[in-house]
Amino acid sequence: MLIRRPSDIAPSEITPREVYLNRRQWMAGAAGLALAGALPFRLEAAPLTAAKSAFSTDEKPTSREDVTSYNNFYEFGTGKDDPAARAKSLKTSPWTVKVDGLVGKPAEFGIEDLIKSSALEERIYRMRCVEGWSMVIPWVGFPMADLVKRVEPLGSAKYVAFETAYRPEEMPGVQSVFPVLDWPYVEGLRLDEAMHPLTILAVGLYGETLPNQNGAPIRLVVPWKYGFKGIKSITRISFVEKQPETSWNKQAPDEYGFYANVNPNVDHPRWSQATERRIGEGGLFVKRRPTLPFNGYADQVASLYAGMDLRKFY
Ligand SMILES: Nc1nc2c(c(=O)[nH]1)N[C@H]1C(S)=C(S)[C@@H](COP(=O)(O)O)O[C@H]1N2
Ligand SMILES: [Mo]
Repeated sequence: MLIRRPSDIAPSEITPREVYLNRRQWMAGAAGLALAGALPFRLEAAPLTAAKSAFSTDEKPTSREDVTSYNNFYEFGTGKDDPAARAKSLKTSPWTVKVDGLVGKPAEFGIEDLIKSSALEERIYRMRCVEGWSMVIPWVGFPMADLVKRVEPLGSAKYVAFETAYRPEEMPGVQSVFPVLDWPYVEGLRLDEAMHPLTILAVGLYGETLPNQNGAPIRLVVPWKYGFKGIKSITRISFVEKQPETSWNKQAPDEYGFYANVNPNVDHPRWSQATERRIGEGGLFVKRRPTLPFNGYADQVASLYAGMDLRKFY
């Protein structure tokens, strides 16, 4: 399969972003549906109107360039620049999210309807990857709790299971004969974690719909947990009774637990979790920052884990 890497693309082929956006708008408007087949199947990079949120940090956001070019999305390869280079092949429109399991009102949401019917907020969150780097990302999304309430979970629902799309023909990274992960990517939360006001489903960043490499058209964001809990390009959300399987836990159970709360006091078996490198803070001598319990959100979330041994439930 032929994949064009950034180094293969001549600078003359790169269209400035403003020109590109205007051209797309013009094509969508003037040429309309006749041209639709020739356009990539993706949600246009559309502006999103969102209310400011009191849950936002006032730390300086990481640049849009870094947020959209330094990514983990193994369905498109394991390199940090693979998702930005290769995730364009994911067709994000049409897109549906199936919500099923132990709920009174199972539903299948079309992404455009879901966005339109949700109260969008801008949430500027600190994000911490288990690999030891962090970013500050201005997400646009809505509380996961809003979606939970719409489907009316039954009393027996204790956990929420999430699943990413599995489309080998659109995802070069899942075609390997030695798969890195057992696809599709799956994640899970306890129901009370899913309902916590800090937990959002993000549909955008920097005021626009999500770039594919960041998990378009909809992904989970749980700012007090390591980044791998933030499952991308979600197609299914199921309410279940038992703790669901999670991709990284299946891959290396000693290294990645179900809870995955950011914890500077519990090291990864192969490296310390005490400090982090903030992406964009360049220079050889820039000091790593101390990592904070629950990624700095302890005041809001520590009570969820009262009485639990966080060394055991890592
Ligand atoms: N489906 C899927 N979701 C995923 C991943 C992945 O490989 N596949 N990587 C996770 C990891 S390890 C991180 S750190 C975050 C990165 O999100 P970002 O690229 O938007 O910063 O996505 C998470 N969600
Ligand atoms: Mo990560």
